[in-house]
Amino acid sequence: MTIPGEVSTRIAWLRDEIDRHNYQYYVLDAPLIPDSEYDRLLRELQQLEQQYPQLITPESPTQRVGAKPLQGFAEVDHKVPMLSLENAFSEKEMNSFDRRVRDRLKSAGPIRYSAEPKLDGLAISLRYEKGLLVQAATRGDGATGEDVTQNVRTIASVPLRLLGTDWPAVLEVRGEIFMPKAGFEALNERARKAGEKTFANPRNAAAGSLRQLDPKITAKRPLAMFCYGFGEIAGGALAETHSDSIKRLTAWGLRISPELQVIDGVQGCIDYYRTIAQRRDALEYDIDGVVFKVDRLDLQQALGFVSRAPRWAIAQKFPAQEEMTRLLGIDVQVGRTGALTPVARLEPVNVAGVTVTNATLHNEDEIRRKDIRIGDTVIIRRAGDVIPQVVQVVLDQRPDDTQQFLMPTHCPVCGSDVIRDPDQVAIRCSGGLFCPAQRKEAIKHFASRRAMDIEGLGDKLVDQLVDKDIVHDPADLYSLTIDQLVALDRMAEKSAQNILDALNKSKNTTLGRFLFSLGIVGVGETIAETLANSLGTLDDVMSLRLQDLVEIKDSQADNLQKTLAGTRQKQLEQNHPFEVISAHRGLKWFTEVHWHLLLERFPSIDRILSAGDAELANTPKLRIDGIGNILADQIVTFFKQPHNREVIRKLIDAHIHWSESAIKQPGEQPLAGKTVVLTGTLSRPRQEIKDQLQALGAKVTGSVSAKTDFVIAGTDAGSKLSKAQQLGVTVLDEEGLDQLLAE
Ligand code: 9MJ
Repeated sequence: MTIPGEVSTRIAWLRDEIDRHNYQYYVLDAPLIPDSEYDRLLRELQQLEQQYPQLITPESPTQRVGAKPLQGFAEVDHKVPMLSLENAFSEKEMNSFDRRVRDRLKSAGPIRYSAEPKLDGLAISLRYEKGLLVQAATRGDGATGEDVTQNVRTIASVPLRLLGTDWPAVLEVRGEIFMPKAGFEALNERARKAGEKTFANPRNAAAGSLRQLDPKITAKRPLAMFCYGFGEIAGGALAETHSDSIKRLTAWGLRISPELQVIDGVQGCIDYYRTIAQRRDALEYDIDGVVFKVDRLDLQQALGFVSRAPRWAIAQKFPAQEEMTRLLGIDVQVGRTGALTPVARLEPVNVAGVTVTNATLHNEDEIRRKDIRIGDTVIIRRAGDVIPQVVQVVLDQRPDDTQQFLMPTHCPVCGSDVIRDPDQVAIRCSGGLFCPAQRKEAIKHFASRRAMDIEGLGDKLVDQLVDKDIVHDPADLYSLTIDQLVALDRMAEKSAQNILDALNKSKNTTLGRFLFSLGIVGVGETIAETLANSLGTLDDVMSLRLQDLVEIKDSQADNLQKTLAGTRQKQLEQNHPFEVISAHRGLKWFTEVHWHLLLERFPSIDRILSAGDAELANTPKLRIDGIGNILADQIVTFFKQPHNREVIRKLIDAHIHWSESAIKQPGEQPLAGKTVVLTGTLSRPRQEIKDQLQALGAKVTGSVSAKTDFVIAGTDAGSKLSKAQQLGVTVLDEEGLDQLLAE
């Protein structure tokens, strides 16, 4: 078969274009086109390659997955050994490292170091020949590793061919493959739901993913890679310093740490360590320390190695995040929505500077999977600000008489029956607001900082108020008297008055906060704010109907009408109507929410059955980003409940109000459609600034991309600021912010 010239040209163009957008997305984090457009390019390439298979090349972006499962991994000899790092655990040890370096170099002045966070993943060596990825190998013992090329090829941020043309003919790049925290959480959540084994931490998840014999599995895992070093390079070094060499990699499409910095002397190291330690939780990936490398390559060479570690580099490690302790008991807590969560009660143990006495156990399945029993010795992990987790049981220390743990069949607080969620994992108390535990949580949420912000109304106080039957719902808070408060444990007149003042102050709020404070399942701050902004008044929110939010399209209505016409009333009466209807082929989209929608729109089931397709179709009045059908149902149902309406009425009677200026109709909002990122230390609470921006219609997000409109930078702003500058995003200081708000 002859191949038309324009096909080859088109294929080459598509590959260049896809590689370029990969680079924009993964290396610069600044996509130029939406995902749908990217998918379109990829699909077109796939179709052309299917038509002309002789034009497929291994480095085509369509060829990331495709190799067959392996029997095992081949060995790879590293031509340049893969090094390990010496560790330092204190500033004192950092000082002696720096002194050793200066002594050996007979250096009078401070040494310049290249610094970056130490990723907690797997070291990998990538080998590019003539710009094409030919091999990826694990570190192994440093001299011999395993060939994991097939798996590494599936990682989207690892280029199959280098961009540009000025790369050396042979380029070995070393770096760390890791799983970002968010991807790890999502992977574990999926595993939990499917009743599969979870990973203890992102590092294990990354290692497990890379050691899959079937690359199709690896392809589904959210892996990423940062490069931080070199192996063999044809023609020698890329620059005179380590940092400049590393920075050259980005032009070829390889990712490096966005935190890479060049610093001076041991004081620079100490400052850098402190800054990164402080920002550790906010980073999107796990790190276990920071790495310092003498920046000048000639000095590195002069320093040389001791066994397998270079004398020119050191890792300053954070304190360990895992410790062993004993599981004393398992408490079952009842949350705001009634979910029963088992919580491990632990013998107190210090993990990275914090005393841990509790750890979440997630649910019964998780306990079963990890076979956790009261009396066991367990490994506890505390990572950042997340709740401590039980990683695993130390089985050989298990006492003889342990038993499997069973979740209660009745709510431990109110005794109501427990019910299993449709997802079959979560267990809930069926008591609703009859259950004091749910009531307490609902009131705590109502009073919390991001909701009504009632200062001083802490958990202990709410517990007392509910236990003593003084407060039944959030609205009761506003009729508290000083006498009632003073009668409580450890409550002086002064603090009682402070609470009354705080209650009074909280009455002046925003509609968004008020909606959030109601604790509607699925309505977080963002959705609450969106509801407030798109509807403007509480009345409009409360009178939302499903038909305002949920759609039946013309094409769907046609199919639905045919099904309904063939369905007899009797059939519907005997079974749940939604099940009868959704059992029909072609109505996969039809959910219980759509059935509720029909019930809302038609006076009787008879009328639904006899409706024409034009009648069945509807176009919702509102389309709100982030509100899908299920959430729409939850919101509408919430406001239909008489007891919820009663609580809202009591709250409004208590004079809860919001300023008219905060109520904006769409189109009237000066910052509608603008995305803002806050970074650095600001002179006012972030939440306050966020509220103001949101009230004007802005979206406040956590990460900077090409789509960000403004970055508000306080003092000590770090990588977000540099990224904004790199992308040309408008950066404002606080004065600029005030101006923006005033305008
Ligand atoms: C990590 N894990 O982030 C090195 N590393 O350099 C960085 N590891 C390393 N550098 C030489 N940033 C050997 C290991």
